[in-house]
Parts: sequence; structure tokens; C-alpha cells
Amino acid sequence: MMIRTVATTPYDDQKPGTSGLRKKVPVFQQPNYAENFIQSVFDSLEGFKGKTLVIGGDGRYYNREVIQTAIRMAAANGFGRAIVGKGGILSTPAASNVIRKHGAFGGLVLSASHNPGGPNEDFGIKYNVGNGGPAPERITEAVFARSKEIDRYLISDGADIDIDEVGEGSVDGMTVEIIDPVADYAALMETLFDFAAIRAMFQGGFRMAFDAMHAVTGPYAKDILERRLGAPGGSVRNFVPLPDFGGHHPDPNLVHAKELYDLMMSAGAPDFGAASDGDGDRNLIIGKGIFVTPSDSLAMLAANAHLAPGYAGGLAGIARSMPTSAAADRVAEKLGIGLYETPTGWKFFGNLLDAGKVTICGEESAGTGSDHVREKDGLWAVLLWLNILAVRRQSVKEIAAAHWAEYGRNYYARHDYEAVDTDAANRLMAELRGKLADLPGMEVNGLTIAFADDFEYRDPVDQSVSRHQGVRIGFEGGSRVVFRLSGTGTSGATLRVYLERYESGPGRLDLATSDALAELVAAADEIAGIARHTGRTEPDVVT
Ligand code: VG1
Ligand code: CO
Repeated sequence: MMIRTVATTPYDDQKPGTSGLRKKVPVFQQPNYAENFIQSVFDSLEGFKGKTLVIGGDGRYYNREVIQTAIRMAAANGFGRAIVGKGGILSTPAASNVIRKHGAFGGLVLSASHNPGGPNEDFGIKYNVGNGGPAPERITEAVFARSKEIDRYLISDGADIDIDEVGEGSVDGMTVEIIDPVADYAALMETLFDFAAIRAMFQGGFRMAFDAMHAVTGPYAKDILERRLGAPGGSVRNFVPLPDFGGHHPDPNLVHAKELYDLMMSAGAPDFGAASDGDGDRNLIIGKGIFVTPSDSLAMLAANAHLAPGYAGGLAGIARSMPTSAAADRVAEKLGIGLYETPTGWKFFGNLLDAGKVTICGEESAGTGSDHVREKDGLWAVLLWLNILAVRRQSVKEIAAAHWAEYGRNYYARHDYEAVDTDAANRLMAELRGKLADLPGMEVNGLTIAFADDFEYRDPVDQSVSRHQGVRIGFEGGSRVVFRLSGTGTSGATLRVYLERYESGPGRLDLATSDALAELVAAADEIAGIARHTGRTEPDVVT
């Protein structure tokens, strides 16, 4: 075996987005494309010689090829050990846990998350740092800068490593350890939750449906829910991971997990429904006859977390991304703990978690997690819900109703306009930003604008500043609309419009969400000119 230095030329489009670099597979298949990016990551890091790199992915099309490349390049660049999930598989939260548990220097997580997979669909690479979380902006910016100048990469020319057997091998002086992708993660879950109580609940006849969407969570959910917790066989559906996710979007929302939704709204629905995404970090929660918005789920989990052994001591604080509803804020206020509002993307939670300022974090996009890892964690959220249900012995519907009666209800929806012309989307945002100063005091569709700004975040731990994280328009009475462009899409631009309205008091807690938000939807279009700029009169996806 030999280490080769291969000459290369830069690509100009390797800027990591909200969660790593995501492109269509044919883009990744261009000569040296993945190699350039991986080398740019390594060139942006210091002090990893002889240390451990974790490598795994969500099993999507092209995963196995890039895993081999990553192993060879890690060896050539001087890592001492690579820990690789068997079959190249590691869910995002499991990868985060392996990095932490094994004291690794960092990890490469190959995933495009909820985006579809296949020869003409999406692929992605993300670098996580030693705390197990996504690289902070300081590093992703360095990677992008490096990718624009790169002129060589290092790679071992050894044969392919067998990644399908647990055990140890080596490549050019680097040890390669193939591990069971589920074991460490399942062990961690057992330390956080009352497995005996959940098992007893299943024994008592509790039924659930978990849709793994033919993505990475299948093996994790089978092992934990059915084998360890005794959920009846068949509780976990679509559990075989497929490179193209069976041709579907592995996106756990009401559009792509419609079958599960329909089941949960039917007369014979099980007690609890849940789903996770391509890389296992998102969660969808649906009770019998009730969809729980991710923003509400965050608030309800935070309010009840003390019922699970891992959180019995209470929470240090709660963090949520800016577009996430303020439902969690009310819980934090009641608990007398801190509430932090961050830009979109899990990388912004890492410092708060490391500093012990928060215990639970969440995003409106179906991401919830805690300080047990440094990623959002789909199954974790499902298990915390199960633990709460086992202790409270109430249905999801009853728990939600009690929560709203106590805290009021934040009606919430996100409208996505996908594959919009990029120039049109940029014009819309630019025009909006240009008139922010004039908006306060204006009346739009019967609503008075109280404030308008472009969200800026100063990290309270390292004081780094992130600007232009989304336009917020607040109305008198507490309603809010947020506009931002997605940083994970791969075709054109995706405009996200986040809508929120707070209601408290009897008779105001059971409105249909679309009715509750109708005025705001009209106001949003009037303010931003969505139809005028994009030609779209309806969103593609409402979640
Ligand atoms: C989206 C979500 C964001 C999430 C990100 C990664 O980003 O809105 O909340 O953190 O995806 O999640 P954007 O920039 O497209 O809005 V995942 O499960 O795709 O890693
Ligand atoms: Co994901």
C-alpha cells in the first residue's frame, strides 16, 4: 500500500449549508469532487495526527463508495484510527454518540438527511467536531475557503476495506475498526429512559406504529422498540434501509408520512405514531387523532422531561431555533430556566450544551434533542414521549389538551415554496430586507406590525456573530411571520414562511390550524409579495 498525492483543481460550489455539503449524486460523482471536499475538511483541522475519526452515513445511494474514499483519505492524512459503522451505517445521533464515547477527534457523516436518495437524487457530507456536534461556522467557512484553492489531496491506494464484518483491520498504518452501529446508541438510551416502565406499558396492550421510512433508523428502532422494549412485532414499519428509500422522501412530515398520518387519524389507530428521517435525527409525533407540531412537542417534552430518569434532576435551560414557535418559552418561564433563541441548524446549539446552559433543544423542522449527544435525535424524542406516556398514563391528546390549558396554544405552520427560481427568491428577500425599517406601525390585512428585523445571533459562549438568519415580522397581539431561504436544498431556492399565532383562554384552544392562521397567511403574501416574485399562489408543502 502506498500514499499518493493526487493533483486536483478546485470546484467553486463546495460551500457547506445548514447541515454540511449537499448536492445531487452526479455532482458528487464528478472527478475528485468528494475527495476535494474531504481534503478541504482535513486541511482546515489541526492536531489530528494519530487520532480517531468516526465515519458513517445514512446508507443512501453512493454511501458505500464515499465511505471507502474517506477511509483511504483518513489513513493518508495521518489519522491513527477510523471507527466505521458496519455497512457504512451510522445514524446522525449515533455518530455523534460514537464520537463522544470513543473520544474521537471528529467524524464524517455522509447524509443528505430528509432529501431523496438514488442515482439522480441527493448526497451529502458533513463534518462533526470532537464534542460530537456539527462543525461550527468558523470551521465550515474555513473548509469553503480551502475548497476554492485546493490543488492536491492525499489518498492511500490500498484495496477496499471489508466494512460488512465487525472487527479490526488496517490501511496504511491506520487501524480501521468496524463497529455495530446500534449497540452504543441503544446502551445510551437505556441510561436515559425507564425501559421497564415502557415495557410494562406495551405489555398492558399499548400499541404504536413507527415508520422508519426505509431509512437509517430501521435497525435502531427494531432493536430498541421491538426487541428491548417489547413492542409487538410489526410496530416498526418500513424498517429495511434502502439506498433510494423506496423512491420516497424520507422526510417525516404530514406530506411524506401521509400513510402514517392517515392511520393515526383512523378509527383503529394505535395509541402512538412516530417516524424519523433519512439520517435518524428528526422525529414526527402523532397521537391517536392528533398531530403534535414539532414546536409543541419541544414544549411538551420540556415540561415533562423530569418524568424520565435521565432528566429527573430538571433542565438547565431550553434552546430553540428562531423560527420555532414560542411554546417552549412559556415552559422555560414557568420552570424559571433560561431560554435561548438561535439561528436555524443544530450547529448553534453545541456551545450552549457544552457550557451547560441548556439541556433540551429543538427546531420546528422536527428536530429535538438533549445534552446526551450534540445532534438532534429522532428516536430519543420518541422514547421520551413513550416514557412520559408510561408515567402519566394519559393519551397524547389528553397531554396536549392539558398543556394548552396551562400555557396557551401557539398555532403554527410552515409553508415551503420549493424549487423557486433562485434570482426571484433572492429578490424577494432583498426587497423585504430593504423595507424593514418602514414596516413597524403599518397595518396589513387588519394586523398591525409591531416589529420587523433580520435575525442576528451573538453566541453567548464564544461571542461569534451570525447575521441575516431570517426576516422576522411581529404583530401586535404576539403573532409572527418569519421568512428565510433554505440552506439544505439542491435545486433552485426554497422559500420557507413560518407562521405563528398565540391563543389562550377557553374556546380558543381547538381551532383548526389553517383557520387560526388564515389572516397571517394573507398578510405574509402582502408583505413579501410571494405570488408577485415567485408566481406561486400556494405552497408546495405545509408542515
Ligand atoms: C432544514 C431545517 C433545519 C434543520 C436542517 C438540517 O434546514 O429547516 O431546521 O436543522 O434542515 O436538518 P433549511 O436550511 O433547509 O431550512 V437535517 O435532518 O436535514 O440534517
Ligand atoms: Co436529518
